[in-house]
Amino acid sequence: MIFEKTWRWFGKNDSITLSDLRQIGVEGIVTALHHIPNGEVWSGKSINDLKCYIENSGLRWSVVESLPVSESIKYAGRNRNQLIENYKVSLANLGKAGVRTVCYNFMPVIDWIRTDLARKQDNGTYSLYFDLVRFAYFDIHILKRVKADRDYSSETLEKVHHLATIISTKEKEELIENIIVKTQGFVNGNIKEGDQNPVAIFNRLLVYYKDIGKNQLRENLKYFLQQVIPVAEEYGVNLCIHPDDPPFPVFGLPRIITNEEDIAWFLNAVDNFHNGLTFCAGSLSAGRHNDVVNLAKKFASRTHFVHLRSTNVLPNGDFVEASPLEGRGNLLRVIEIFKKYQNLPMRVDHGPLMLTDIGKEYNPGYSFLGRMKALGEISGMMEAVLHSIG
Ligand code: DNO
Ligand code: MN
Repeated sequence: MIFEKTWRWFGKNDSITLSDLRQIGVEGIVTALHHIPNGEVWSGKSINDLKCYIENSGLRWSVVESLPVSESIKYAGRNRNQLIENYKVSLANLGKAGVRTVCYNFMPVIDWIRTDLARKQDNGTYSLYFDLVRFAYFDIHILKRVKADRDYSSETLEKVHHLATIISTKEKEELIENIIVKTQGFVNGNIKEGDQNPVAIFNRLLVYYKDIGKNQLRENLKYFLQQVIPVAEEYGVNLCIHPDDPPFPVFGLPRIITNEEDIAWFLNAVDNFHNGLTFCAGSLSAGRHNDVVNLAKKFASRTHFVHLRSTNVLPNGDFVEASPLEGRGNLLRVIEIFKKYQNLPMRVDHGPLMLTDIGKEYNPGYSFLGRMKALGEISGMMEAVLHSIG
């Protein structure tokens, strides 16, 4: 097969079970030890326990997503060396257990960002959506970030101004939940559901980065890579960074895995096969500056894990998650390019909320039926590419 069909599963408490996943043709599992606090060592025992549990269902643990990088490694805090040591031990333990693909990201403070977790589409399904005006409103009027208005066009600012006159308290609360709470708990873990005053927590975290620009963040990433890649190599682990989502600076924070130049810099910073990429077509395609097919051509040989998802970017700067068959992800062409790298793990990323899933509780983007439909569509595309002549 062109790709191994994998699925992000959130562990034993996930309402979607491993036996459900076998029924729909999933081959490998993408998961993490979600119960271990960020920065602590993943012991051999806890890794093996979960691995056995997965294997008892006839599946394999193909990818770790994510082994999170602590905030202090990103801003070069005082305890970063200790945290990097812990990271190395976790990597070695994963390698010894035979879990050899490890995804992470290097986004300061906040991982992926959407303003709307269920924006109704014309066909009645609900998609994840990034609304530039709602985002700017949050930045300027809720976070009250100093000089935030400089980061937006006058056209956007005018609409923000109008929104400020009509938005309700309930909508404001929802915006906070959507942007900095609900999508974050299962990734970097800086803010979790139930935390009191997430806006204050968020603002405190921003302070750590007040003097960190793009070059300094690059230096901090390089420092991390120089120490962890030799361990990855020794234990046969392929590390693969996830691109920034969305692929542009937010909240005055630098983002450094956003385009061709960034990725080339990153791969070259430690030029070793074990220092690789998670090719997330969804994140990359949300930047109008990116041509996903070109990026796949350039970087497929250093890719260890693939997220197949598409987006549509609208003229006003918003973007919406799209079906795998359409949009800027150009997934059919991406699959063609990956044809010669047989069997990389691939997962559908997010899916729409649809049919009987509507109203059920899922991590945002991780509903069952929408992802199942996407997996079916992608499986069909893979078969077609595999058997096409010429
Ligand atoms: C969102 C994901 C991200 C990604 C992490 C990887 O659904 O694409 O949370 O998994 O950034 O570290
Ligand atoms: Mn992704």
